[in-house]
This record gives sequence, structure tokens and C-alpha cells, in this order.
Amino acid sequence: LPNALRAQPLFICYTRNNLYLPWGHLLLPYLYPHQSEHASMVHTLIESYGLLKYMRVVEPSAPSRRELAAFHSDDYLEHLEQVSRDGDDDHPESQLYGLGYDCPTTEGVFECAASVAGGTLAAAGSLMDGSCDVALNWPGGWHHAKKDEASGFCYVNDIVLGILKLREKFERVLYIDLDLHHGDGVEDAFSFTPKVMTVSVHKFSPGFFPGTGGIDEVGMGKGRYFALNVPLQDGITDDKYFYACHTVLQDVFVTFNPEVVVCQLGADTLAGDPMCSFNLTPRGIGRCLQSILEWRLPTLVLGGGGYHQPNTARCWAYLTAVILGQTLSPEIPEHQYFTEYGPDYMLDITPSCRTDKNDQQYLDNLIARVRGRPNPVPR
Ligand code: V1P
Ligand code: CA
Ligand code: ZN
Repeated sequence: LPNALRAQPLFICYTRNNLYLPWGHLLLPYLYPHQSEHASMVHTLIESYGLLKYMRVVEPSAPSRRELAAFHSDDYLEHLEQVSRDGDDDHPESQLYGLGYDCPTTEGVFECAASVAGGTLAAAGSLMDGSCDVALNWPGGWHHAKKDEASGFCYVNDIVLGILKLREKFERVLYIDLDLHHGDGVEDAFSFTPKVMTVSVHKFSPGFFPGTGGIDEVGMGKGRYFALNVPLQDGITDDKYFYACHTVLQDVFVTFNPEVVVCQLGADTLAGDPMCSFNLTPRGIGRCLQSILEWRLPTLVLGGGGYHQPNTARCWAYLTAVILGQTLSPEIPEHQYFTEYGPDYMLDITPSCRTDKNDQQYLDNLIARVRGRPNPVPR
């Protein structure tokens, strides 16, 4: 890593004791103590690898209603707060706000979702006041939430709130979404503006959630060509994924000339994830992240999906080490959750032997189409 980055203290925001993390297949983590235990697996692994001494850890405060209303509608926030207070999972209006199947309204969900957004806002603030170059909030990254609608396990869109805050200081924000799913909530929020460029790499296949993110979705009005989608098929492995990301992102870096970068690094692209789609390892995602960090821009790093808990923790601990320029021991250190990392107790993940449906022709055609777009003209 460039020395300039390595020398700076890193700011890491955790909402550790009040995590809202739909990790795991139960998807109702807020009610189950064992699920919030899983939620602290990432932090504990980072800690047990001795990485915290290279960072400044901050306990952010809960955001005010006004801060949340920078993106979300008052009606939606009011409703979410009410059903969260009452633990009302059967309110007649809930469906209007996307609450239900993917986004159950369990007691306390509002505070949990808001406190995660508090972490992302604090991280954005630390980039704005120059107190660090890279700010992390692994519990953040809830990219599907809309202005007045919960969607895909996301209630509060901490990413949109973070970007809106960064825009108070920075002219052009580049958003990069490496989660398996299309970052629809963030793309929609900024689809009309040339000030925020959104790039999402994701699985795009009939019936796969959320169904948007085709290559022809490019933004609208003044924001035309400031949204870029990289739709991929099942089975992609590290080398091809890096090739696609790196090629696309280098072009965007040159043409858009961002002042600040926001990365959502959902870990549901990993081999062995229950989403059973891509076939990546943390090293592949790490190469993408490293090439982004080499731009030497202030960078906000967020989590997202990731439904195999030990692999998600492996991945985010490894990416934290990439940011810090540290090398981790290949063996998982002994710690509170050590037994979860069996049977091999190793940091690395082995890709599975699934077919990669992205042949070279598919990727070349994709990249040719991306390159055939008119360049976005910063205004
Ligand atoms: O597929 C859907 C719904 C079902 N409707 C017809 C559409 N929802 C997905 C939501 C995935 C959200 C991903 C979030 C993230 O991007 C991180 C912010 O990773 C879904 C899936 C699925 N396999 O796609 N919901 C569920 N599975 C689900 C499983 C068990 C219980 C409840 C929901
Ligand atoms: Ca994505
Ligand atoms: Zn996802």
C-alpha cells in the first residue's frame, strides 16, 4: 500500500453492541441472541488477529430523525419507528412500506437499522474532517432500502445517507458495489445526478433478486451515463472477476475523476455462500479493493450481504488487513469463536468446482459494451 495510506490512522466504526445484521439464514437476527453473537464474529476475528492496534475504533452515536430524513420520507420513518416500538408484525399499512417477508418488523428493528447508519455517517464524517483516509463500517452496506420502502433485508439505506453527507464536502462521489446483488436503492437515489456515479457488479439472471441492474440501465436526465451496471452469471472465479472489475473501474476512475470513493463489499459472492452463485475467495475481492485503494482517494468501506458467517468474517478480516497493509497468519487464531472455523481452521477459502458461466466471450462482449458507452461528462 502507498505509504501515505499506511501512515494514517484508520477509523473504524462499529455499532458493536446493537448490531442489526441479517447474517445467517434465519434472517430474524434481532430476536435471537445467538445471531447477534454471529454479528460480532467479524469484530472478534479482526481483534484476535491483532489488527485493532492499527486503527482508531469509534462508537458512533445514533443519528437524529433529521439525519435519517435526508433520504427517507417522514411517513416511512414514522411508521417504521412505530411498528418497531410496538413489535407489530401485522400492521395493515406495513406492506405499503415493503415491510413483511424479507423485512420483518421485529421489535427494536428501527433502532438497530438507525444505529448502523450512525456508523456509516460517523465514518463519512471522519473522511470529511480529514482524520483518516479509509473509514470502515462492516455492519453497514444496506443498499436495497428506498426512500419510503424497506427491501431485501434493508430498512435504512446507510449508504445513501453516507453519500449525501460526503457530498457536503466532496464534489464527485464514486460508489462501487461488489455485493452479489444489484445496488438498486443507491442507484435509484442518484440516478438523476452527475455528481454521484454508481457502479454495481452483480449476478443478473431471470428471477434473481432484485431483478434490476441490466447493462442498459445507465441513469436518467442529467445523470445519464452516471450509472453503470456489470451483470455477471453464476460461477465466476477470482481472476475473471478481477479482470472485469479492474477494467471497468480504471476507465471510470479516469473519466469520472472522483474526489471520494464509497465501496460496498458484500461477501455473498464467496464460494460456499448459501446464495450459491459466484465462486470468489477473499483474495479476489482483496485485489479489487487494493486497486481502488491505489487511487489514494478518501475511501469509505462498507459490508453488505454475506450469509456464511465464518466465511464472511474471514473475508472482512482479510480485507481489513489489505487496507492496513498487514499480512495475516494462514491459521485462524484461537479466540471465542474459533470452533466456528472448522474443520480446517484456516483463513483461506477454497473455490468450489462449479461451472463458470462467464466465458471469455461473455466478458469481452460485456466490456466492449461498457466501453462503447459515451463518457460521463462531469458537470
Ligand atoms: O427473492 C426475494 C424476494 C422473494 N420475492 C418474490 C422477491 N428476496 C431475496 C432478498 C435478497 C436480499 C439480498 C440482500 C443483500 O443484497 C444485502 C443487502 O445481500 C431473498 C432470498 C434470496 N435467496 O434471494 N429473500 C430470501 N432469500 C429469504 C430467505 C429466507 C427467509 C426470508 C427471505
Ligand atoms: Ca453489486
Ligand atoms: Zn447481496
